[in-house]
Amino acid sequence: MLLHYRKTHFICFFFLCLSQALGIKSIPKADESLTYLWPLPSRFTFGNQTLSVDPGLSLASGGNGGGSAIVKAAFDRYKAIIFKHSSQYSALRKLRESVSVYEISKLSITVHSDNEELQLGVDESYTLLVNKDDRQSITGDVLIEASTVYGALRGLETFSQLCSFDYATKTVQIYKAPWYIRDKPRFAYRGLLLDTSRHYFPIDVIKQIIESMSYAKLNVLHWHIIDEQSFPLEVPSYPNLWKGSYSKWERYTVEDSYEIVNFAKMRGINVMAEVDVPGHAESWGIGYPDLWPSSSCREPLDVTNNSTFDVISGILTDMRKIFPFELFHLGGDEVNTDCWKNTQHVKEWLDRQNMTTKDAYQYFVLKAQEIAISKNWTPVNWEETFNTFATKLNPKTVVHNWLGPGVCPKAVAKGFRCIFSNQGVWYLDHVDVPWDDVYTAEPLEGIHNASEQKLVLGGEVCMWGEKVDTSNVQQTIWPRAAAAAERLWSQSKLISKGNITLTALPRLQHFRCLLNGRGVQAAPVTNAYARSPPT
Ligand code: CP6
Repeated sequence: MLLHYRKTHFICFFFLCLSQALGIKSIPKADESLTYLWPLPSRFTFGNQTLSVDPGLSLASGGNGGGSAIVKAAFDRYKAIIFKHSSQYSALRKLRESVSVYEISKLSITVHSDNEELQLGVDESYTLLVNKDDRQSITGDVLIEASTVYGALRGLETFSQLCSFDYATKTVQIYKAPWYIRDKPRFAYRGLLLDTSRHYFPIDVIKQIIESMSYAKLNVLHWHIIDEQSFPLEVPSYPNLWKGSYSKWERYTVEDSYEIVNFAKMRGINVMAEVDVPGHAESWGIGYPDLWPSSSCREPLDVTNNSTFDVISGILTDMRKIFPFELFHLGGDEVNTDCWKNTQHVKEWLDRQNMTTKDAYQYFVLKAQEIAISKNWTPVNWEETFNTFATKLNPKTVVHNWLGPGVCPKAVAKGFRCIFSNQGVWYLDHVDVPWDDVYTAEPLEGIHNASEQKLVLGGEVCMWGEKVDTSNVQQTIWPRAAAAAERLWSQSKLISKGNITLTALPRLQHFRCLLNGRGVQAAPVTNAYARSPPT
């Protein structure tokens, strides 16, 4: 721990009296001095000072990327979050603003690069320095330095978590200053799956979810748009596809999709779209019944028909204009081919091609992969494609684990990249999984070789939509998604030592309250009576 001793400096008697009259304290009580960060940064030191933050906090940006609209907008968002409570006390604030009694009045953000491309592995590192500047006696300073705007966003989030509203003085305080934080993510891919097929989510709700992801430093929204129950997406090339939506009102236009992708980008979050084929696709045939093998066999989609692949190609061509992220999810899970065998024309086709149904499943997946690759996408598949025909998969394929903990070790041993989503711990629809099982799940379990570990891109928690809609989705995502978020962001040596009831639970409970304070309806972490004993 770095202890920073403030040099005594001259404070005008007038200011001293005034600050006491306004109730501004410089020494916090012990319990007020606790500061919690979630997820935990890679390296940090702190001191024992308390600094007050000016509600008129100003932004000074520098570096090639400092003038970015992304940085400016993020500063405004975080300023509103930080001063949400103090803005209620406007009369008091006016009085304070007439005299400079705040130690932190300026936030300097330096971004070295003006390249705002957001892709897997973009540099999200940052340095955050919160220091009372002794040379200027009153005005202290906060510095955020990052290579990219996305690092600056992560730094702003951390800064906002250092700020707490003190109800006694009605001011925003930073405890335990000076802070020196150097931070970077452990994994490049830190995802949340949202399923908009089983229940429709309005754009505003998707935006709220994206916004809350940024608080936990999650960086990929895996948008499972379409499934067997509904097809809510507008596809201009095949305008009847979204007839498979629940209603005219439960649809995403092209414009809506752009809006989501842009909203996410402003928060450093990529959107990975999914078109799940050939299973989980029954809803496609509402608009185009020829995609069904027959009216009694509606999925997997008709493998015999070239027009099936024309439709996939058309969908992907239209989606390519909307989704710039290099990864695209092609599903491939839970493909039950029994009804293919029972459909006369499919059976005849299989015989002519000398294919088993398993061959035909492989044929379908590989053709879909080729279409995605031809559009300059990296294909992602649920693990069944790897489990069934690993050697035939395009080597660029990213294997998405879900069935259990075992597949990533096998996939990376064969040179594939992998995303960890073990359903036993990271499926959020399994509401009985406690926070600590989510927290201790380890994406690198069973992978010992460093070059193989590098092939694990990260992990993803999955919010399948059968039992959630607008009314309960945030309560079901949070706080457990945050437990996974720290596993994915923070260095394992920092969070794997010690008793997590002491090292993680109080911080997670604090983060849950932070979410509540920001308007996110996160559920309690544990039963209140099971909380950790006071330390
Ligand atoms: N939908 C799709 C689902 C699931 C999968 N794919 C799923 C399966 C089992 C559980 C939860 C979700 N609902 N398209 C599996 C990847 Cl327990």
